Amino acid sequence: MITYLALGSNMGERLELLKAAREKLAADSQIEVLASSKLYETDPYGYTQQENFLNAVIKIDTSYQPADLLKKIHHIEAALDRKRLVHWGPRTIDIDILLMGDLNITTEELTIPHKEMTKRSFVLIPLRDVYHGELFNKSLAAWIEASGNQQEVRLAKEVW
Ligand code: PH2
Ligand code: MG
Ligand code: MG
Repeated sequence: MITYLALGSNMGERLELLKAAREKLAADSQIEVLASSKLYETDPYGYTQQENFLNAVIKIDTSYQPADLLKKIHHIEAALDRKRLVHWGPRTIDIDILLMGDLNITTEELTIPHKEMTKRSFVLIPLRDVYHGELFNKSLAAWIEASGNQQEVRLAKEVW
């Protein structure tokens, strides 16, 4: 199933952590990484008393069911020293499932499509690099415009 994942880091070696996350995903026999967005330097959204993030979105193909993909993601986050200290707070790595085929799922652990994705330019702008077409009957450009926080997202100096 074609799936879009959002990656973010604002602690430690951000670039290396994002690369490591992508490599660990690609190393799984049930995941193929098809495309990566550019990297973006982004102001912290929500809880703003924290460092800037590096954000990206990747497009994968996976034979995992959603709950198993989430399990895999949690393993990778744990391996990259993810700690959950503050809700929405600093993290070495965050991997969020944005879209998975045309699935609509709400469970205690997982909501697909990601609930907050249309409000967040740090998701929408990288997503635009790898996703073509409309999102919930609106262009990505229109969602980005409506989010009102597109100025918080800049192309990063780093490449990956
Ligand atoms: N992630 C959050 C909260 N705020 N802000 C930016 N810029 N980038 C993120 O990845 C991010 C955030 C919670 O997951
Ligand atoms: Mg997140
Ligand atoms: Mg997360």
